Amino acid sequence: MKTNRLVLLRHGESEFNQLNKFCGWHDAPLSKGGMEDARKIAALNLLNANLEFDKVYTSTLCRAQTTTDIILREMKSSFVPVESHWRLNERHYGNLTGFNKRQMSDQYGEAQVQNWRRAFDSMPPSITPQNPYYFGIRNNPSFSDVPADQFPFAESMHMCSDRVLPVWDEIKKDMLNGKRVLVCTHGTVVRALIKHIEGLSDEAISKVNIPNCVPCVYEFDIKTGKLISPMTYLGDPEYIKAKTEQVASIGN
Ligand code: DG2
Repeated sequence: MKTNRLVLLRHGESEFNQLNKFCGWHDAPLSKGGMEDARKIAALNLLNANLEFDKVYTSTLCRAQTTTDIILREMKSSFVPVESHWRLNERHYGNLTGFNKRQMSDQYGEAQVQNWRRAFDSMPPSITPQNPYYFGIRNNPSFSDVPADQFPFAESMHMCSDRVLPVWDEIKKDMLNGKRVLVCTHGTVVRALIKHIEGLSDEAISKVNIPNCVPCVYEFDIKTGKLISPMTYLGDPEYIKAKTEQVASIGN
């Protein structure tokens, strides 16, 4: 059987992840630690697993793009073509953008905040011009390819998952044609891709949490397009467990 694998990755820790703030379409850069993790966790684990790439898909947000650059540089693969697409951007977190997750939980209750974060159809409130990040997001030139009628004011995971599909079709086509693909994107988009790939229910995906910089590897039968083994994480299981729990919780 001829097989190919696909690697999904959530970018390194962003400055907003570090401050425990909802980020969404705000273009937060990587934190110092996020840059280190891209080098020491993501790239190192990919190298240790002898993985190489022919193509990288990423979002138009700089936290995913910088992570991609660091990894390719570390892997001495900066020649690999990188395609960035707004459809791989994080879900738009609406008017939660820029607010600390713990403070939102103190204000609205933990159940409401966890529902906004993980329930498949839960919509955060729409962003308004009073939100300090509204104009930065609206005027970000990185979003110039977003059709005006599709520019979101907030998105549920369901909406994000639907708009990822056209790019997922391209990724899958490349992978089944034998290209070794890395998708370097965001927590919700990795979850959306996992849901599509594994056919998970809305309920099942609400329990999946993706740590930064931990490569998720799938293997497919090229002829049938079928998944042949469950997803495996690359890296130290204890580290991955601790980081996954950290992402699942509301934090401080
Ligand atoms: C986080 C996800 O996205 O947050 O937008 O705040 O992957 O770009 O750091 P990312 C954000 P949670 O859904 O885990 O709260």
